[in-house]
Formats: sequence, C-alpha cells, structure tokens
Amino acid sequence: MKKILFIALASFSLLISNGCKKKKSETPADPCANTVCLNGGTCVNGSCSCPTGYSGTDCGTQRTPVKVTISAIKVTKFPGLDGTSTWDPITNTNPDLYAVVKQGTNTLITTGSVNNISAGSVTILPGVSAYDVMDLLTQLNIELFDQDTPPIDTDDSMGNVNFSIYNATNHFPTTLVVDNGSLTFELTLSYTY
Ligand SMILES: [Ca+2]
Ligand SMILES: [Ca+2]
Repeated sequence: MKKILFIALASFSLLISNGCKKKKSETPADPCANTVCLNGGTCVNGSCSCPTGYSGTDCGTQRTPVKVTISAIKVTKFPGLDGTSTWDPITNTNPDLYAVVKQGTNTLITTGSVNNISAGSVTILPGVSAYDVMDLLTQLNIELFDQDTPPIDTDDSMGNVNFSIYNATNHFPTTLVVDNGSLTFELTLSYTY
C-alpha cells in the first residue's frame, strides 16, 4: 500500500513539475524587451507612449509648440558703469533697470522698472505677465535700459542681445539664459503644443 502511495505521489509530482515546465515555455516574451523609448517615454505593449512635447515611434522627435510663453524676466548681469562713470552721474547712483523685448520692429514686452540696482544683483523685472510668442522662427531682441528723467536726461541703453525663443533640439528649457558677455537675462518659459 505504502509503495503504491509512493508511486502515486511520485507520478503526481512529476506531472506537476512537467506541467510547470510546459507553462513556463508558453509564457510570452516581454513585448518591451527590445523597445527603447527616448525622452522619458514609456513602453506599453511594445510601443512607446511619449510624454508631452515628443512624438515618433521612439519618442525621439521634439514637437514644435504652437506658442512659447514668457512669464518672467530676470536680470542677473549688467555693466556696473557707463564707461567710467556711474549710470546716473548727477546723483552718482546705480541704474534704474527695465527691459524691452522686440521681434523685428514689434515691441512685445516693456517691463516695469526697479530703481538703483547695483551690479551683481539678481533682479526680477516687474510687470511681465504671460506673453505668448507665436512666431518661433524670427529672432527676438532684449534690451536693458537705465530709466532716467526727461528732460534732464533720456534713458540710457545698457546693451541688447538677439536670441531665439525656441530651439528644435534643446528639450524645452523652462529657464532660457540669454547672454552677450556683459548682459545676462533669464527668461521663464512655458510651451503649448
Ligand atoms: Ca542714466
Ligand atoms: Ca537712471
């Protein structure tokens, strides 16, 4: 009796182990095993699901947005002196900063001004609400001024920089640094697709 039971048990366990083996070989291969998704894409059933802003089978294509929005402008660097004198030599004080953003002859943004800013300061220029740039191809220009009081004096240009609001390969930076060596701006950007 014991022997029969043993044989029965042994055959049963053999059946189970065979059954398991069979099941294992039937398990389908991972459909994502050979799929590479770029730019933060994730593989779902062998295909890439792309994050906003990217397309293509491997999410390798940067989509061109319909607009880029400028929501803040910061000045992080400017010349401390106007040649050899201060920007406001009558009062011997620092410049009163504001900036103008143009695209061609169109003025897109004129910021508010902040008074008496010393070189090396980081200044968020006031009065910049969300501005939508629709033409992503034409270069923009940003110019920094020292505001003065006419008729005693007219505003001094402190320099300007040409820049592109959009680059097809730079992965949508939310902070765009615009710099010409003596002037540095940081623009806060967002993208709509
Ligand atoms: Ca001045
Ligand atoms: Ca001034």
